Amino acid sequence: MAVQRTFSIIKPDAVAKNQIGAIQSRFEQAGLNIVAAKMLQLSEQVAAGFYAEHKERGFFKDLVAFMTSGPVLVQVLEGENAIARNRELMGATNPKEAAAGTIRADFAQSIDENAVHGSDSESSAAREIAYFFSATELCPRLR
Ligand code: RTP
Ligand code: MG
Repeated sequence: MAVQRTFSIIKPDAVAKNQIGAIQSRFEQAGLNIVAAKMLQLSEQVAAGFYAEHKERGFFKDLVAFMTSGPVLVQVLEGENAIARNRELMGATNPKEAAAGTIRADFAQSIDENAVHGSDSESSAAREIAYFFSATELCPRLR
């Protein structure tokens, strides 16, 4: 399996609860390198554009309100099979259905406030990384 990059967000609920370090440890322990990271307060426009694929869904308004309710940490993770690996680490969208030991099982409260986002495909990862980061902001390991 090739080395991939994936896009990750530590969402406002987890940032507010000071869980950034604990969540980043999960990535590092799994061999996913953080090659870019920055904290942002998302505007409504930026959050709505990011989740544009869901704009017809009933939960869209609440999702945008939640994602703009406080700062988030946006990151790029790099490693073998990074896209699927990150989704495994995150667990199911609804924390009540997330496997034991996953980030959402351990840190999330509800399907609406579920601690993390991770890209779900190679095309999503490419789009999402480019939405938040320029090429010069990505810092892969030199050795
Ligand atoms: P994400 O995009 O945030 O990584 O989450 P995901 O792939 O696991 O789930 P997705 O289907 O892309 O949904 C995006 C976010 O919308 C909220 N959601 N609420 N109330 C609902 O039925 C519902 N379904 C989705 C969640 O916060 C989810 O993370
Ligand atoms: Mg998604």
